[in-house]
Amino acid sequence: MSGLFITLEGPEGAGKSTNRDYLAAQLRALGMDIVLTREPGGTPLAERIRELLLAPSEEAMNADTELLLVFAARAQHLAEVIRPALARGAVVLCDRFTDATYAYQGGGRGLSVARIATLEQFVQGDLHPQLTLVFDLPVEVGLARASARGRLDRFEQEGRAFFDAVRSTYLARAQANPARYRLIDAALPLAEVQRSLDALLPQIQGLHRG
Ligand code: T5A
Repeated sequence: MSGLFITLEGPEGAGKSTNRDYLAAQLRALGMDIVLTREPGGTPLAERIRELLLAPSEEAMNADTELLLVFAARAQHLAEVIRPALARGAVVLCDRFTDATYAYQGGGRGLSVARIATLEQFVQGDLHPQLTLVFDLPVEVGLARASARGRLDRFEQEGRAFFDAVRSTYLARAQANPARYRLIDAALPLAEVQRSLDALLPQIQGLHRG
């Protein structure tokens, strides 16, 4: 693998998509080949699985079903988009990846870390992001931003305890592996958040050069 795999993570409304686009523009201006993508989704088939995951429905989705759908979408995304992009040397900027599974299905739903790790190994082998930006902010600030957009998806309809667990799982994972994670204060005004991304550009260039 000669490319660079960067993921953006964090609770609802943290600004991942906004900042993914900003970071992509900055890196492209430096002449880098950037692939922008997201999870769940990133291919037509995986986007259909995303619709199943996000749509509120009468029938409650079993937590194991949810976990398997997330990894089914990921297997497709890895095969069709992420692995080919990395193989040609591109920088992949992905809005959410397996850290979200640990945070939402592990922290939020209470599924065991061991079960998630088994699927992670099965689907990804030894492929992991080299850099993960965790956009952290108080749960109520993120939910207010998300709900300002209108109709809530199936996850956004969860209660406060679910999102507290999501946030604390992200923070614990970032703390346990400071070499891979960068914590970004996403409650700051957007211009300040983007200044902290600018400060990461030399490091990203260094990682890409290997
Ligand atoms: N999921 C996903 C799982 O359960 N398991 C998994 O393994 C994976 C991969 C996906 C859902 O799927 C779940 C988690 C999610 O619930 P999503 O759409 O990817 O859903 O995730 P969301 O967090 O719902 O996406 P959002 O669009 O709500 O959040 P973003 O991308 O973090 O935020 P963004 O950039 O869209 O910004 C939201 C609003 O805030 C403003 C923006 O302008 C926008 O209006 N904003 C700011 N305002 C003030 N100050 C700032 N610093 C701001 N930054 C952004």
